[in-house]
Amino acid sequence: MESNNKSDSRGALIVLEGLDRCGKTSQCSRLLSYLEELGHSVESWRFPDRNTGVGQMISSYLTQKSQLDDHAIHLLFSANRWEKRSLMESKLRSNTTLIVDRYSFSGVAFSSAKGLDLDWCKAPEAGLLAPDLVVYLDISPEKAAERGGYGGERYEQLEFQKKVALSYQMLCDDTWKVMIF
Ligand code: FDM
Ligand code: MG
Repeated sequence: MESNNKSDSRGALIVLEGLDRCGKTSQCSRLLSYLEELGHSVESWRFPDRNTGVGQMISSYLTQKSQLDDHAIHLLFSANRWEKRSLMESKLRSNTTLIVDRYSFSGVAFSSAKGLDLDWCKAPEAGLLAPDLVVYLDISPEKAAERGGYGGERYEQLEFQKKVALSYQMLCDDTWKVMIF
């Protein structure tokens, strides 16, 4: 991913990552309120963005209404980020901070957990905006599953989430802030 051109008036791209049911959505909204109280212009985003045409195809796949080849769905998740890239860039340029629930790392972690080649998974993400901060909510797959609330979507299974956790471990580097739950 290309690095962003930093200027004083640019918003920050903050990404939260983690397993399903790790608590990302609540942490995103807490962070949103906190930054708003400090007077920042902030928006809460999420990927997949199910509202676009591509997003609807993803949603239908996740809710088991359609079947797709693993590579094809991987590329759709990536396309869903690409279709939002220019809007993200203009928001950041106009000094709006974006808190994003899942980004490229989810794309790579979930698809490589299925056995797809890691470099192949990373390739379509090249050129998307690089986050300024990645926060990883670290919860064990067992604990996440025990929290309940798996909604029957395709990846919401303990055995698969264990593989995703290992993929995230591979992707995690020193720049990530890890929050342990
Ligand atoms: N997911 C999400 C992917 O497999 N690839 C991606 O690029 C993204 C952004 O989609 F299981 C998976 C992760 C999760 C599912 O995400 C739906 P939400 O956050 O539960 O809506
Ligand atoms: Mg989910």
